[in-house]
Amino acid sequence: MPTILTEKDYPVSVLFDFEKGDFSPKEKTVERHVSDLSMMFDDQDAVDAAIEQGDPIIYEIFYHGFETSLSDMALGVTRIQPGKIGNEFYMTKGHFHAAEDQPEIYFCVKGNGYLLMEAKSGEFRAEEWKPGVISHIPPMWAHRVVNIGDEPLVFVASYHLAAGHDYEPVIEKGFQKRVVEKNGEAVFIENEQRG
Ligand code: PAN
Ligand code: ZN
Repeated sequence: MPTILTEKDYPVSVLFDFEKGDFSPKEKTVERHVSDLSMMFDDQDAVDAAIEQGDPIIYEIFYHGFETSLSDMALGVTRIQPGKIGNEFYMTKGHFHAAEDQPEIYFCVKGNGYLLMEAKSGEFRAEEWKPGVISHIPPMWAHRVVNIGDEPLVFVASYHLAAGHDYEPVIEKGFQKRVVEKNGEAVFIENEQRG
């Protein structure tokens, strides 16, 4: 165990912009476009049409790793645009943590939607989200966020980089439920991929 502070062992603060839903300075930004989530939406014709019409951004993730010589507590801010593919609301890909013992904290700061969570044993939970809701995602639960509003949905995440991301189960089977618009309302429907 190091007892002497190295350059990366000093405190760091960043400034969050509540208007934009972004912070600075950040280490990295990742954009996810419709084409990055093409298999996740139900309506494949609507996916193709959206890609042809310019492949818009569905969400961005702003990162800071905060790595020190002993720790890796990461900050990730996700900003999901409002919108739908067919009648299905914009959402994150969703993933399990590759390390099975790794939890996460999500803090909704802007917008409205749902945090969907699902365990491999079949349990499903949906937390209704509005600004101020803070959710704990325990280890072993896949997690996805859906924006059902007319504004960007922004949430702050804190997790260990060592958690890693496992997208495969979600790519293969999706989540149990999809969130779609029906008669102007956001409703849950069964995911037919599950058969
Ligand atoms: C978040 C997510 C972020 C984007 O930082 O990585 O919201 O979602 P996807 O990774 O599913 O595309 C997190 O849960 N990190 O562990
Ligand atoms: Zn995660």
